[in-house]
Amino acid sequence: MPRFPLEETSVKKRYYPIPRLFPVTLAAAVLSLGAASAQAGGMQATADIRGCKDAGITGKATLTEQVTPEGIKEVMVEMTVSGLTDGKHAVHIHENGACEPCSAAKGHHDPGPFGQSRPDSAGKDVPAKDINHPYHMGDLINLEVKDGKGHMKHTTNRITLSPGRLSIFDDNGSAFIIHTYEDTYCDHESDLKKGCAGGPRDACGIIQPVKG
Ligand SMILES: [Cu+2]
Repeated sequence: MPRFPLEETSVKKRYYPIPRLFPVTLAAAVLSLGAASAQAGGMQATADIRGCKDAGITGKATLTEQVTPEGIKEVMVEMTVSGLTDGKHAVHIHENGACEPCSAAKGHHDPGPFGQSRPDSAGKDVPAKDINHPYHMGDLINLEVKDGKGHMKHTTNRITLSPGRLSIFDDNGSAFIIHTYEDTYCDHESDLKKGCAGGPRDACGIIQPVKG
């Protein structure tokens, strides 16, 4: 069973096989459909991406939750953005569903156990003690932009769309932030410095659940 049967199709066009032919096939198809439903998790979400200051930056993101055979929830994030400068841009899910101004999205989605959410020290030369990158649950991968067009596709099991401790749909929601520079992922102590998680904010998009 492919993990992402909807991967190559529009999120609006769900494809379910229609049982036909022999009863055995029908029974198998119904069983298979049941399994697919159990795996799908069913939740989807979208975000409209807009530039923080530059109205020429626009884009769209889709999020699809799936459940692995072992019961692990995974979320596939696919994002297309135009108008950013060429090169790599850090993309994270930030803790507030607010984009006006982009700082309203606050720090990285990080339900803990560390309870720390600052992606960097927000302009200070000395990193804050609560720096917790790259362990934030909202950390994703860089969006690579060529000729003004950027595309990113990434699957993470650090977040869920459905309710739970890792859900991005907590009381105040969540938003994507696309940063000016690349995320070096701050993997080593020596990398934990100002701007290692992408620096200033270029674009933002409030994540909205898709109903039904
Ligand atoms: Cu960020």
